[in-house]
Amino acid sequence: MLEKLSEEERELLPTAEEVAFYSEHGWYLTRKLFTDDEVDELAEASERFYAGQRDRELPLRPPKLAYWEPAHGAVQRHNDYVHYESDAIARILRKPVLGAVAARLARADEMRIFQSTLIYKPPKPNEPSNVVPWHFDRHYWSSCTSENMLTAFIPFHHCDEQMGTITMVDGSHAWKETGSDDTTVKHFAERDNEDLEQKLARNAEFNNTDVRKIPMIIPKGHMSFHHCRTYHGSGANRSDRPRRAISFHLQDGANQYRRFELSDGSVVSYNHDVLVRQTPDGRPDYADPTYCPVIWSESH
Ligand SMILES: O=C(O)CCC(=O)C(=O)O
Ligand SMILES: [Fe+2]
Repeated sequence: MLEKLSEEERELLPTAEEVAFYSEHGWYLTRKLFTDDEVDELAEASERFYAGQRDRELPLRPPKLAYWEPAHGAVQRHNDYVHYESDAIARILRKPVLGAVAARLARADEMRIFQSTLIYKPPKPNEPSNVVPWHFDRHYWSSCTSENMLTAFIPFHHCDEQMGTITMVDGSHAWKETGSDDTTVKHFAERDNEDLEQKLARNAEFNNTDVRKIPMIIPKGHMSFHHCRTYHGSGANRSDRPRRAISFHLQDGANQYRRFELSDGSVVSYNHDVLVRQTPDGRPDYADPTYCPVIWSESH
């Protein structure tokens, strides 16, 4: 499918050295993948979304759905499945060059959407909900088989430390876990910040290394990628403007549902499990094109 990219777009793909950098560090800052017009359209479409406009709505609300509504007030906003509910946003997220960049980083032939979350941090320096504690995304994806999933963090403007940009813990995707801890499957909003800072430091020590925090300074139209085991988080929005972004979670073609039990015997589920069609052997189908469309394939 590389012929779907223009000459100029092929120049935007990560080089072999950059793919090696991603493998070593667990994060990567892209070139300018979206035009200013595309980024502005994301911001405008998100405002229409917040005002209530939908192209379609989820048929039901899964148990752990993040879904900000105006009644929730001036807290950090998270809205899952925005690629399903807004066609204007989906159209831009599905730009082939983005999928091609992800496929190179993940060394995969096919990429599908796993989730997209629309995010808004209000410009309130002391708003506690604006802080995203340290976590890695695979913790929420125990029902997935893949170890290659990754996330694009896509701000709708230049994004830096003053705005509370996403910050990576360099190389942490390669860390061994100190032990299985069931609290990690809880969403970060339900977890204790202090506890996580300490856990991160202990984890680094266990891996004979230290915590190197790298804030992603992301120019307009660029985005960062992080591996599903890379620890990341973000701080307050100290600017005078909202920090707007989409967290675009991607799965490689090989990813499937697996049954995963916690130590108490309970089975981990993901919100998809009550939405997507089933595979012939009765598992949730993480390749359901309605919720998890293909955005890049080398074969067609
Ligand atoms: O909003 C942020 O700063 C972090 C988002 C995040 O956790 C992610 O993109 O996986
Ligand atoms: Fe995350």
